[in-house]
Amino acid sequence: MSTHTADGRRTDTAGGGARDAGALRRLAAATLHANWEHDHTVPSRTLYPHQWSWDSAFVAIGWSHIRPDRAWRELTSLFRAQWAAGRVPHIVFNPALPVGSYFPGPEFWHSAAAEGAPAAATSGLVQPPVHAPAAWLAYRRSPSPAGLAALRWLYPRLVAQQRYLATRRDVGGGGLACVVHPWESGLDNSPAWDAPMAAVPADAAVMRAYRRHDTAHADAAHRPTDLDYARYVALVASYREHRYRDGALADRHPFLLECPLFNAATGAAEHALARIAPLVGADPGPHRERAARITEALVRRLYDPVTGTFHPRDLRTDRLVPARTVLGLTPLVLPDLPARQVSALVAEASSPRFGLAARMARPLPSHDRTAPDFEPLRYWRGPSWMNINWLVRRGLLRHGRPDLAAGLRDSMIELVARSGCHEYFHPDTGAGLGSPAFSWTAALLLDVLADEPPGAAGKAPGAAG
Ligand code: 9WN
Repeated sequence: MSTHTADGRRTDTAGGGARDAGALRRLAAATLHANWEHDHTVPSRTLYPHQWSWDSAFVAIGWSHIRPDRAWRELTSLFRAQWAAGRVPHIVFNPALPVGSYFPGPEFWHSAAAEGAPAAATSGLVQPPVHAPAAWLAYRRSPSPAGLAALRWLYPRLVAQQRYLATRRDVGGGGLACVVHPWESGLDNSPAWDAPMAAVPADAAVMRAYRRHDTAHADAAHRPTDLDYARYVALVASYREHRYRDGALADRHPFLLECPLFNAATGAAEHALARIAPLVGADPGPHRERAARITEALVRRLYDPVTGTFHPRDLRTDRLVPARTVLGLTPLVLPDLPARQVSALVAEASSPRFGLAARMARPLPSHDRTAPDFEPLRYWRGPSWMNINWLVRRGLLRHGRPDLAAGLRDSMIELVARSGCHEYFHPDTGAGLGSPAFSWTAALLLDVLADEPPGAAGKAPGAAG
């Protein structure tokens, strides 16, 4: 429940705590400060105590509002762990932490044995490449000579990241990168991966040999099952056995999916690099050309005109996965997405499946609310997440829907005002789930608070205009 003070600030009284925009900013800043660890921000002190790739990108956007120096340190520390061929690992392990701080830990990944791996212990997987847009946004928010120097350092590394994905991961040959593990999608437990994962041979009993770290810190009923984890482990083991080499993946790897979010991020990265290039003396032209090719490939390979949304393509069957998850809405972030797909995605997002509206009680869920496998409590199978809503909101702004973007913004702010900076939220009640004090929730809250809709200056944060 929220009310407005005479000067237009919103005071939120739900959950027993009165919060205005200033208090929310302080909460978000305190969360980021508490999670800062010498040169990076941990997603969560308990559940995820190392550095995660796409988390660092979202977090850098948050830091750019309060400590721009940390935005640059966050991104540079991650890219210092980039592999020789351009792979940006999804986890960079903090060597100071005791064994068992996270499963699977560095001893499981054994990156040191792989060709081109950095000195730091890392995983061998990647995550959606949202770093170039994050670097661009951080610089635009807070331009400075130090920021420009960081962009100069980052630019060739961001280009190498894109090159790795475009060359080594285009297993389908159609101009899109594939993910080799659900962890690479960032939406690990999404119903989108159920059918392809069911084909990965595994036995839940193998998990007796390991100690899961996540279920010691989060409700086991909200997390993936042991059988899911057995499959996660089997996929890593298969990739690790080949020292994370990408040659001949089609002949040997049991999970190869072209994901709409991952590829939308790849396209958005080329657009961001086209903005960064002139600042660092590079040519933006090739980035624009690559961006156009990615958008074309995404529409050609992942859009289904019958459902009116995007779906992952399973390269093992060469079929689209039928599940309608929030992944399908994320190509909205592409500024050159054709009008036909933009209106289809707005219709899909505004349908009872996702509930987007100019006034909406809760942000978008991670899965179709009307689907029989919608689970409001289980991670990525229903709950609402700030990063996905943030991406969709940016897409709506890009495509001239400030009304819907304002609805989403209000509901995102309301959610954190009600429940705090949780990892994810119950899609109906808004109750906080997963880890409390979660970094990207705090970072993206700072960003949406600062990004007031036009004409809303002096109005309540979250008050739809
Ligand atoms: C595996 C850190 C990460 C996020 C992912 C989220 C979750 C890890 C896990 O946490 O994944 O990478 O242990 O479940 O799904 O998006 O980057 O916050």
